[in-house]
Amino acid sequence: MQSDITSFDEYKKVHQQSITDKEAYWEQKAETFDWHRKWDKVHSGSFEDGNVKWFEGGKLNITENCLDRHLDEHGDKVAFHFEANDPDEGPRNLTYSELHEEVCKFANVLESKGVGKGDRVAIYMAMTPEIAIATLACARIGAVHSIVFAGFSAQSLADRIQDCDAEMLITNDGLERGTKLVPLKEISDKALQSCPMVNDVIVCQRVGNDIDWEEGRDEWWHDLMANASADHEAEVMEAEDPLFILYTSGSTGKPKGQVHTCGGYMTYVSSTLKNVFQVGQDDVYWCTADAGWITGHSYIIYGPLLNGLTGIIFESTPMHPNPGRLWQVCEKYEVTHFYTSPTAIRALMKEDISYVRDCDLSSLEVLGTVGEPINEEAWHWYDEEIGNGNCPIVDTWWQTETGGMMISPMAGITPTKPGYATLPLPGIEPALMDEDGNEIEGNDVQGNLVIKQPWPGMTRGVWGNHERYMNTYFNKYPGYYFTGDGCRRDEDGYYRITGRVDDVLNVSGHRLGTAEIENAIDEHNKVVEAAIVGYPHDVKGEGVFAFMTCNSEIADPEAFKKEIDDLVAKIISPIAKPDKIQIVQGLPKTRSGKIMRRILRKIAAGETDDLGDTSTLVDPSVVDDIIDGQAY
Ligand code: 6R9
Repeated sequence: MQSDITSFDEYKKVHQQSITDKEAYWEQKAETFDWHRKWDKVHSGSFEDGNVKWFEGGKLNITENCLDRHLDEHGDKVAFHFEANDPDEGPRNLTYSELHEEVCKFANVLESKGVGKGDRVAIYMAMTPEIAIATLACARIGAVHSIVFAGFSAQSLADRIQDCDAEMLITNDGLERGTKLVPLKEISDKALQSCPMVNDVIVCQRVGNDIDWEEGRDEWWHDLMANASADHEAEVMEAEDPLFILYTSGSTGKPKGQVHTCGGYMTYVSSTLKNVFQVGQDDVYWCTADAGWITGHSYIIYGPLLNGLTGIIFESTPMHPNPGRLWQVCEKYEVTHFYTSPTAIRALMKEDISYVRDCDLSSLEVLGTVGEPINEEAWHWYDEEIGNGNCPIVDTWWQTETGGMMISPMAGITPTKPGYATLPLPGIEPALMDEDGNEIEGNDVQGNLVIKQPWPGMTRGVWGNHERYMNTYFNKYPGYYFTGDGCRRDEDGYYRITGRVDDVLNVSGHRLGTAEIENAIDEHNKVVEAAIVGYPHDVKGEGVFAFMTCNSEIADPEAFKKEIDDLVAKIISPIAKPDKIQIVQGLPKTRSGKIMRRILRKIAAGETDDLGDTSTLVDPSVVDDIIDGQAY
């Protein structure tokens, strides 16, 4: 159960061996699970061909490894504590036996509705134990789940359902986060108007808000579960069968459906969690992410259950009902391992310190961060105020595409440095590239971050679009996986992620494509063309700055900003709303018609002294107009 690495010297040795002989390393990890049939081949395929496979010929069901495997010894152990939006809602804990029973029942429900192996099921739900139950039940019958973050709009939900051709949607009547009610069923109904492929909707009651009902299509979760049997034999899956599809934003076009597979993903998320957090059987591990993101998939649902841990499903926000909520929950459940985002830390460090000091945080042993670079000030505050100087901080770099953590300290083993994800985990071989496609050797250097060898947790494809998969990740640097991130390797060989090098924004740890937001804003009848860039934001890390040209005078820019906000919220999600907009006479364009975002980024950041070369612009005078203009 414990990590097999216990010292820094051992890490270095194991890492070296693991990249010299990756098959031996991963085979040994895979052997710790229950398989119905052992694999014939540990690994095959290459980045060049985009056909990577792990544990081919192996047969398994991931939920047997998450649940059944623990029942004999740990059936009564809590798998999830549920912490509801309202802190006064009564306690609800699910033991491994109870979770197993619920998952088996819901697996039978899904099968009774005609869902089977390989079918896609969309999940658009609140953060209650039912989202984990629905997810695991899909995995148990071999259906491919596609969770859509419950903050996405009807249109975003519809886009995802259509792209993966889901035949069923599982949702709630509504959800409450903080003081906000999100009418999930109403949003789902709207989305489904353009999704004729969905025949069945299962609605789990959470809020009791009024909802519309379509007879013959909609059914209550509780009605279906009332008669379901708790016996369910898991579908035996091939290692390379898809487990789930999760959509993520890229620099162009619509979000891409990343495909993760059963055997490799299982092996990867389980072993990375163990190594990075150094968790043990008595620990209480809390990841504050939402199950709608990859962090929730890998390190709320699958990773902790594979390791037999006690986790927490948290329905609320760090600010509700007051900014002490995260620390109160840590105290309540005596959390030992805590994993959150730099944005949450930056927001909470602005609040009165008594919210922290009023809580007993002495149970904490390891603190983690994920999703975006962490600035030094936030790192030190986390270390001193939350960790009391005693808890190693693991700054974990990874992506939806990587399935699990890639570059990260191992708690208590890797010496840390504020702002550094430090060193690659076993089995991972990073490198830095220059723009000409050469590897940058040595230390104290900077370049584009790539990975040199396949690993079991990596994305196996973009759903339905192999060409996009190849173009995005493998064609820029043949033979390497391109991450889209810039990175520095310092004089000690430590990695520090500097941020995206493509047109992807990272707002509060959420990935947003500039093209997606631009397309949404272009829908406004007064907008001719929009250009989105990120700019430094002291809480969100990066804010959204929208420059746009309009076809008529805007008399009331504040009211217009509200219209743009509403439009972006409706088409994508409230998380993508611009922080600032500026109406301009013209956008800086090259002769070939490309918007020079480099210049807009500088202006948005207030760095107008050093705009670089503007001579290639069709009309350099637009730049001065933009600098003189006003943002709202
Ligand atoms: C897990 C997750 C991936 C992008 C990634 C990078 C940024 C993630 C980071 C980090 C600096 C870290 N990112 N972890 N940047 N330090 N520790 O966040 O997946 O939503 O796909 O985002 O997030 O830019 O490329 P995803």
